[in-house]
Amino acid sequence: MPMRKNTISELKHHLSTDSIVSILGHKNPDGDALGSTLGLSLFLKTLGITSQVIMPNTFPEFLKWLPAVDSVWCFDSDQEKCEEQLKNSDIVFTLDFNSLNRTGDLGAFLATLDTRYVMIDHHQEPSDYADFMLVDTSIASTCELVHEYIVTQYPEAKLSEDIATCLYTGIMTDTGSFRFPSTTSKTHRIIADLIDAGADNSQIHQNTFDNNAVSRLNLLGRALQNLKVIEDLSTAYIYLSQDELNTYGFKKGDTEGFVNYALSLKGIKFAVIFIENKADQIIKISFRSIGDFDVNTFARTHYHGGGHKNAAGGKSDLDLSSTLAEFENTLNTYKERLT
Ligand SMILES: [Mn+2]
Repeated sequence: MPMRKNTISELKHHLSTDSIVSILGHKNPDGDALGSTLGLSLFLKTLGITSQVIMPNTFPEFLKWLPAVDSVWCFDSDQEKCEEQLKNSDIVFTLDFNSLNRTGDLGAFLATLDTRYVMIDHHQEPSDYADFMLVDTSIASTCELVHEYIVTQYPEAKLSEDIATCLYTGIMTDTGSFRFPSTTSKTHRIIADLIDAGADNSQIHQNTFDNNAVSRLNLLGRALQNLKVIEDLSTAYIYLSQDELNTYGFKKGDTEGFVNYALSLKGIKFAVIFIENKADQIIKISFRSIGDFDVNTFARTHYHGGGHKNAAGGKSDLDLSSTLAEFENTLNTYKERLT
């Protein structure tokens, strides 16, 4: 792979209406991954540039209302079609991730491609595969960076209602509805711009958050009964076994945000949720923190993961009870940083 590094402004010279363009998000795509990829794809369309959005696997129910979401291809269900498209691509945008292995099984294939990669992302410690980079780890969401890319590179551009809706959604979900510390006055200025362009803030919140099935709320009830608080380490965690997920008819995305209930406890600085996945034989883990405790480092050091300082993910190959026991042991070595 060529290792030239170019600024994002040079990308223009490599993008034309003849270009074959793919836009990739990360595995288990969230609101920011879908919002940024769809928003960028819809924007490129206004320039006459056709692009194909590809996700490594399927996305959660609560995002299925997004504009143009039906145009997304998923690698896990359409492997050949996706590989063919990627192989032929002149440009592959990689949005909301910074390491090819964040695409799961697709990663090894991507590493063999002879294409130009563009990285637009806000995660820590980007790896070195991209030819063009727009990376800022201080920014709350990739959607804000896509907005920056559009308005700086194409100052004449008009954002459509659909583009604005996609970008609004990603900013909203990655900022915890504009309440995480990464939310800045600039975030709100961009949001104002998106509302002016037609994003219906109230409707977007409703579409995303007010579509619960009873089974999901019952699953939340179960999760909250499995809440364990370790007061002297300012830590709280939740776990859900595969049996419990099955009992409540778990669907992808159902546990989104559950960890925040643990974090909402008075005096808690570090919150974790452990979710058993028997099919993949792993325990999927999400880490959240308030303040200085760096969960990106914690996830990288102990759980093959990473992310941001206050929000990260990882996994364990042990069974659920061993994972919890090991976590509590590990946690004890962080006493000084958590009290
Ligand atoms: Mn993001």
